[in-house]
Amino acid sequence: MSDAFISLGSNAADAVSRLAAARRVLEGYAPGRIAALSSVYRTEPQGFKDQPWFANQVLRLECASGTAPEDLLRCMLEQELAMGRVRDPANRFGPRVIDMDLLLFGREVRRSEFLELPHPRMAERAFVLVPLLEIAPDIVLPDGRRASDLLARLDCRVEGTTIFQ
Ligand code: PH2
Ligand code: MG
Ligand code: MG
Repeated sequence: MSDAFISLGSNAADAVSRLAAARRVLEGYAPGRIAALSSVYRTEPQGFKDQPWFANQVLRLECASGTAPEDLLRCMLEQELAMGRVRDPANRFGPRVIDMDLLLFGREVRRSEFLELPHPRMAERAFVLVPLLEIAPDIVLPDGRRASDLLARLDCRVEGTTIFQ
């Protein structure tokens, strides 16, 4: 059994129901079972600021032993496309109907073109770390860094389920 942590994000109209649709797909991912779900947070855009606020959520998917993280990521990317995601390299950090990112897969480390584990930008993102810590308060990255220490270093403010960053 391996625990995968997945971040969901959308800043399209109906963002909250788009997260729900993404969750339903993960519920149908046969080798996995959703074992924990954070609150849905309203989050200020990080990076490119001139875009609508996001809804973000993190979940833990328990995956049967033998599940390859690449297989899970492929399923997530297919679903992004099915939900109307258009990948525009000139707009990598701009508005999106749905974004599903694989943050962690057990203690796996990957550095391939297709998959990087842990997710290379998770340590800088309050919109990832706050919901992650809600469902896994003691989580430690494969390199030994505690997610709570990473969050403490970020310039952000959390008010209930609203994140300013
Ligand atoms: N995703 C990004 C860039 N910036 N900001 C917030 N608040 N939430 C996101 O999901 C997000 C972002 C690129 O993936
Ligand atoms: Mg993504
Ligand atoms: Mg992303």
